[in-house]
Amino acid sequence: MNETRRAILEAIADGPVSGPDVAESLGISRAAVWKQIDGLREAGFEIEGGSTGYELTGVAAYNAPAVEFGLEAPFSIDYHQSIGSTNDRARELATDGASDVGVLADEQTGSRGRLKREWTSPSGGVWLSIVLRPEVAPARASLYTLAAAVATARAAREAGVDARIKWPNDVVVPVDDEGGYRKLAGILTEMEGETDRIAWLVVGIGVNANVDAGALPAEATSIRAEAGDVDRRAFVQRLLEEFDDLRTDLEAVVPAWRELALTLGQRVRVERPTDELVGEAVDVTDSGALVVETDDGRETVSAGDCEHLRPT
Ligand code: BT5
Repeated sequence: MNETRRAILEAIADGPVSGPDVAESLGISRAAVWKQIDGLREAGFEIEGGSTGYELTGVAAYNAPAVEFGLEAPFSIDYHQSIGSTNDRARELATDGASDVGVLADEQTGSRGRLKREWTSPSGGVWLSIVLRPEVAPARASLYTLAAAVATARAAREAGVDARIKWPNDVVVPVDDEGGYRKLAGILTEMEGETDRIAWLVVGIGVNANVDAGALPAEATSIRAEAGDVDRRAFVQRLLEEFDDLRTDLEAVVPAWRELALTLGQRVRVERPTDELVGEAVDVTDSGALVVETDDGRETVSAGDCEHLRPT
C-alpha cells in the first residue's frame, strides 16, 4: 500500500476527521484526499463520510492492502485471487532476492504437499507462503516449520478451534482421546542454501479456513466445520504476528510446540525413507526431531511421516 493511503487510514481509524484536516495533516490537496478515499473504498476499506468527516468503520476485504493495514509484523503481502501454488511464486520472489514477503491466495490450482503429494486448495482457504532469509545454518531450518505450526495452531485456537500439532508439520483437531484427529492445516518448507548457511526459506502454510469439509479430502476438517467462518484478514494477521514473534526468538519454538503437541505420549508409527519405527513418542529435541521409545531403545527421527496408533 502506498504511504499516502496508509497515512489516510491511520488518520481516520480512530474517529471522524474532516477532509480538509486530513489534507492539511498530510500536506496534500483535498482533491487528492477524495481520490485516495475512493481508491481505498474500491480496495474494500469501509469508510463513512458523514458531516463530521471520514471514518474507517471496517475492513471487509481480503487482499494485500487489507492484510498489510494493521499488521503488527514486518511482512509485505503479495496477493493473488487464484494462483498455481503460492510456494512456487514465493520461490520466484526468493530467487529474485525478496525477503519477509507473504504470498497469499484465495485459491490454488496446482498446490502441493510434501514429497509432491497433492494439496487441495479451494477458494475460501488461507494459502500462504512466507519468504525468509534467516542467517542460520540449514540444520535449524526445521525450527521455522515448527514455528509455523505453532503460529497456525495459536491463530486457529483464537478462532475457536481446538487445534493441536501432529509431528512434524500438521495442525490437527483431535476427534477422540486416543490420538485420532482430522487435519486442519499442513506446512511445506522449501529452502536453498549451502551447508553452513541458508540462502532463502519458503514456509508454505495451507489452512482450511472458510471451506466446506465436503470440498476436502476425507479426514480433513476446516475452521468453518469446527467453529464457523473466520475473518481471514484478522486470521492471517494473527498467524504472521505469532510467526514473527517465534522466528525472532527461536529458543521459544520447541517449548511452545511441546505445549500444543498431540503426538507426545502417543503410540506412533514413523515412516522413514528406508524403514519404519513403532513406539511411543516421548519428546522432541531442540532441533525438532522426534524421540521414539521403541522395543529396541530410543531413536531420534528428524524427518518422516508419523501416524498415531491406537493404544494397545
Ligand atoms: C502437507 O503435506 O501437509 C503440506 C501442505 C502445504 C500446503 C501449502 S498451501 C500454501 C503452499 N503452497 C503450496 O503449493 N503448498 C503450500 P503432507 O504432509 O505431504 O500432506 C499431504 C496430504 O494431506 C495429502 O496426501 C492428502 O492426503 C492430505 N490433504 C490434501 N489436501 C488437504 C487439505 N486441504 N486438508 C487436509 N488434508 C489434505
